Amino acid sequence: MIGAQALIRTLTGCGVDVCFSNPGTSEMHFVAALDDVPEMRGVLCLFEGAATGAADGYGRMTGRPAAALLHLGPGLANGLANLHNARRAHTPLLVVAGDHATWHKPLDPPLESDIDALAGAVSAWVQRPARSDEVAGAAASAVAAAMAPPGGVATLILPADVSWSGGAVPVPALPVPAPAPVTDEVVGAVAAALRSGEPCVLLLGGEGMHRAGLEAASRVAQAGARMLGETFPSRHERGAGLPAIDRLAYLAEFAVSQLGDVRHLILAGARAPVSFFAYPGKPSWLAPAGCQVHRLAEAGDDVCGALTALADLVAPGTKPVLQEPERPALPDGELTAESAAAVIGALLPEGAIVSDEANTSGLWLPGATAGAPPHDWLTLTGGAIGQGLPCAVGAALACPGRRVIALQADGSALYTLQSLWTLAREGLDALVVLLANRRYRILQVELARAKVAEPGPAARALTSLAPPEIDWVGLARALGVPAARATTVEELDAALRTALAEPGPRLVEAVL
Ligand SMILES: Cc1ncc(C[n+]2csc(CCOP(=O)(O)OP(=O)(O)O)c2C)c(N)n1
Repeated sequence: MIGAQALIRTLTGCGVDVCFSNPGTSEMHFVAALDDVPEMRGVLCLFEGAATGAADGYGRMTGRPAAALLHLGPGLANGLANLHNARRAHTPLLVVAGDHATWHKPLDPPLESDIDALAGAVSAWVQRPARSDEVAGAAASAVAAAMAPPGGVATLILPADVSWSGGAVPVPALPVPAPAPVTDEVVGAVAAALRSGEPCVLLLGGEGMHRAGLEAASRVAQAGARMLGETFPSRHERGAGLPAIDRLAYLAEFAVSQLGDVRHLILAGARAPVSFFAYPGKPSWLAPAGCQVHRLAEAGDDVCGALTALADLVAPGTKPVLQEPERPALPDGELTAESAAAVIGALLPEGAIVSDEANTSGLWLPGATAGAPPHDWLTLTGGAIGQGLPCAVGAALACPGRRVIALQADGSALYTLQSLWTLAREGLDALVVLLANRRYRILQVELARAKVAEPGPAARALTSLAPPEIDWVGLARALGVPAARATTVEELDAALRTALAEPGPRLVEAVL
């Protein structure tokens, strides 16, 4: 058996059976070996950022890594932004980065670059097997490393001769450690803060935003804390029948006012909140001075276990408060981000998986969908745009039978729009609602916040997406996705209903 075959067999034995791929010459033996191991599904992505973002979406939904097959340093570099988002999401994800043959590399051929440095920027684990009989062991270690709590990117660098040489043998999966338990002392100290009578905020992140974490947190809240979610959770389970939670705002001034006069900030799977960017004369730290930060559970800890133990201590016998079913009424009037959100809230199907890269057009979405039937909400964890469409591909592949809804701002969509083609090629049930405001609106907001009262033509040109006006319906159709345009609330309502009644991918451009 050659290295590539043993690698793929080991991966499928470890539960890794999807490989989002954009290969090159150094990966040809891996590509050929896919036909020897039919358990592995190779999915062609037409840009590496589309492949890594898809692997991120897949890993968020399954808790298991997908592989992303990338071509040497430049291929890995093209995939880095979405690997950065995956790293921030703690997504289990396996990168297989092909490299030159071991004897060819020192000759400095044109595609030679420092793959290890690129991989190191986003990976929790990097290894480069030197011989074909090492590759299977490295693959099993990579999967275990990717899945080790809290989850991360593992990068296996695969030299071409290691891939094509014989003498390789698959190995079984390695055990994955459980999340670290949180001690009674830590839980007791947080309970004491809750009993102090001073204002407490319970900030949830990671697993804390899943149903079990939210239910336990809702009980804790009844002992005298306010619940907030991290700004960009990896996967937020929400909707009717789950505890409702507001997320910490993206803009620092709103986040500061949400935290208010908190004296005890209790972190459960979330990081201590800092503003996204620094502004002259403004603090980067969002909690008020004098606020004490309590770390109940870090990302790799048993977040839900810690919240449950805390709830049993401070709120025994209580039940979580659950969101009632509720849908917005269909609004009249013109199509705006606000009215579009109401239409989406009115129609969001049960079990939907929302890939949210709506950016400024998404302001009204959480409110409009809070009481929709239960659904999952995936967000832009690392702030590197171009993630929404790839993430939708991965989520749709991970969860057949569930409808993926990509709520997608136009500027960000243009980074990885090739993902539409993969939706079509794989026949995935994904509806893209393309929120077309034809600008980089957030940057226009930031210009105003930087006190640029009247941006000049040069600044305006760098934040506007028209002219020329982008034809989203034409783009989608060209990439194999049926599409329609909506310019009124009624048209959006009708187009979404039609799209949701059909299987397969659809795009509806909502002109805002
Ligand atoms: C990889 C990456 N490149 C650039 C940026 C900077 N950036 C942040 S938002 C944005 C524009 C977003 O425009 P759009 O997606 O249309 O959303 P809108 O602001 O209009 O709501 C840019 C360029 C970024 N965050 N990440």
